[in-house]
Amino acid sequence: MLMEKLILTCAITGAETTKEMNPALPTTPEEQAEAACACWRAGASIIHLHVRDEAGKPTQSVERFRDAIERIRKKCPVIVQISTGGAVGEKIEKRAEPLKLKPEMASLNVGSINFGDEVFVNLPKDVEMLAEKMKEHAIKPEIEVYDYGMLEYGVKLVKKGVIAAPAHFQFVMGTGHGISGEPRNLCRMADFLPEGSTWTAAGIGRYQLPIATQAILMGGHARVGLEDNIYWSRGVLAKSNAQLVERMAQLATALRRPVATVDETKRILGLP
Ligand code: KMH
Ligand code: ZN
Repeated sequence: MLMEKLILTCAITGAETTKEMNPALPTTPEEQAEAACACWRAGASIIHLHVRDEAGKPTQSVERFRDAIERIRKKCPVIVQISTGGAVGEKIEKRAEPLKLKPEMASLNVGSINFGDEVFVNLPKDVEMLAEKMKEHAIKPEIEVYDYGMLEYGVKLVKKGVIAAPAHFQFVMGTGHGISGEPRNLCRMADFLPEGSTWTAAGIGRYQLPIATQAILMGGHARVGLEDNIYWSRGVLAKSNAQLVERMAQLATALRRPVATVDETKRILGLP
């Protein structure tokens, strides 16, 4: 099977991880630019970006996103994918606001799911609203799915034209309330995608390394980073996001699946 080069995404910050959990978590725009570009140097071509306020709390502030994105852009050419998921409980209008900044990509969560003791709410009307705004601003959505039913719904949206084809999917596996990181689950989800779709897989916690490795072998793309996993190995904290990226880039090379540059990633995903 002829495979495209491997797109490595790094989810550098997220909304749930704290510096108390791992001091290497970048939370200020300066730290985020530094971390994003270290990841780029290590082989990542996409940065999945959440931002934090001055107190380190998750925010969907347009100004905070603008600051982080401008700082990243000054340092390196990595593709920025902003989060429209934000933190659990954030209002949908606030979640949509950073789309005004017209980043190359944005996450699009296509269903609701339990998250810890709360519910991460993504109503169909809100999913469609976000998809519409992404279309308006020529932003490529990354369709975030956390279980098989959500995948079916995401595919339905592509078939209905709410999301343009060929679409890009992200399988988030091992959250504890959605699909787990069992190898067969990734095979099943990848099999269900319409012809021409692209996909990335993100394993949460201990699933990060095996799921990313499986994605390399299957011809998908891989996401790592402190948003999803704070550890390097069992009980040992990761030193940085770039350390996690570097391991995947090395593994990919060893498995004869070279890492895609930013330009190659743009071609593979049809980004301008
Ligand atoms: N923080 C999670 C509730 C996304 O970025 O779109 C949602 C999340 C997904 O991280
Ligand atoms: Zn996220």
